[in-house]
Amino acid sequence: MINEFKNKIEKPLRQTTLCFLVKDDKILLAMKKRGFGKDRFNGVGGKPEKDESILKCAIREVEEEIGVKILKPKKVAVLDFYFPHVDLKEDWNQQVLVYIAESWDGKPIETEEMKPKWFNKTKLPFAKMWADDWIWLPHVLANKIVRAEFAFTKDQKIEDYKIKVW
Ligand code: 8OG
Repeated sequence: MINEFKNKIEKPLRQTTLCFLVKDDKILLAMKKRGFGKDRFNGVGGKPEKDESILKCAIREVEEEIGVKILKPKKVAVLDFYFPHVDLKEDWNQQVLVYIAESWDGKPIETEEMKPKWFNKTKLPFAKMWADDWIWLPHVLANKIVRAEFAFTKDQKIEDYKIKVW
């Protein structure tokens, strides 16, 4: 199912970033207040600006959305998201590069975009997160590296997925 749909996409997937701040047994999620993923808890990230590297994008997005400067973010997952029920022209299909930051300058603050909140790593609010997160995020929090692909149904449930964990 994923492979069949993938073959219809002619250009490389556009990339987006997603970063999680982690401290000891806690992870920072943020309630998205507007845009794509509104009313869900998630890490922090977004699309690169013109000619911006993906790493710079990750750093800038965290600063803009929760007001902290992450230091030495570590790339921990590459996730391809496919929406076979959405017209290709809408450009929903994307690759998300996931980072973890264990050190940063500043204190997370609420902005117009996001409201941050600390959670225990073992008590994540999966019911209020993207439908795929329970599949890959626990591996990342167990210090594994993840490569995964997900296809979503019309109502954004998981239709199909593949995951590799190292
Ligand atoms: O710039 P924009 O607000 O559209 O960025 C969307 C953010 O949401 C970006 O950080 C990537 C992230 N994101 C998806 N899909 C999924 C998903 O299925 N799970 C998680 N955890 N994050 C996702 O776009």
